[in-house]
Amino acid sequence: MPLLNLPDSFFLSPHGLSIWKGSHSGDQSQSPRLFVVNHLPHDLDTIEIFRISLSPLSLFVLDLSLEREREGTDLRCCNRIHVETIMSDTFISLNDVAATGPRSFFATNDMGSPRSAEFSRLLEMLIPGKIVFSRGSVVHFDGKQSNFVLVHQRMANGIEVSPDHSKLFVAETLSNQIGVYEINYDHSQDSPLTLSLLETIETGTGVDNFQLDLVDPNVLYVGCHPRLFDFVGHAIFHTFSPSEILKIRLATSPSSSPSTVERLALLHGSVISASSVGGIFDGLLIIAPVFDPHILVCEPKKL
Ligand SMILES: [Ca+2]
Repeated sequence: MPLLNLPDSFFLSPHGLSIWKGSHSGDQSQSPRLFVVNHLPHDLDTIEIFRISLSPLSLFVLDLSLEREREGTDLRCCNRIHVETIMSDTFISLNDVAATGPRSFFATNDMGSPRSAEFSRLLEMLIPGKIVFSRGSVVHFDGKQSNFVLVHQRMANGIEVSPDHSKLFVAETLSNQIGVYEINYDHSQDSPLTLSLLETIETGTGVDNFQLDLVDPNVLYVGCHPRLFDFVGHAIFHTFSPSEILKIRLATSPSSSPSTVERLALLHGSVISASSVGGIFDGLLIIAPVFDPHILVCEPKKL
């Protein structure tokens, strides 16, 4: 993956990723962009923004393929050109990012303490309590400044916006919940946007990252860690940690039936450990892990 125009002494320790699909208008400011959570030394977390430069060949491929156009870009034949680094005091312990424009996004802080504050982070993880020790949060950067839009999250993790940008999905790992929020844009004044809780989806498992279905905007896939202590063991001692992928069929309106949760896969961990994300692509279930050096491609069982 070529990375161009990097600043001097650029350091990349990537975590969450998001693509803003752009408009394919030919205007550089509207071309697709890759947003990357970056963990720098000394507890400094940033969002790095790269412009995805489409070659004439990839534009030709986009024109030919409706599916690829929906997804935004053919990532195999593109350069990533560094555009800017976003820093803010609200970036405490970034985990994931969801792009909403060429330089606007939501992002999660999984904890209220930075990565080096190991004892505080342990307290946040081990002591239940929605308010006192739940210090994860969600921030929104509007192109000028970053503001907290959600606080008191028990490890805010994966984040995604609906294709029409009306809803925000937030995975709260230690609560085994997904929060679905309406995004309230206030164009009448310069005030930050706000969120209204529409639904809390109980999953019974440690939810990590989201993948929107490429065709159905009401379907969301989630990679999960069903046994969080096993995940910690996997991270430290490289032991197995189970993998689980859920398919969420989202409620279409507040008055419709609530969202439903279906388990697509539950694996012991020997084949692939600690799934962080998964989803159906061209009829195949693809599972990607946090640490394992491979991905898993599964053919759904025909009953
Ligand atoms: Ca994550």
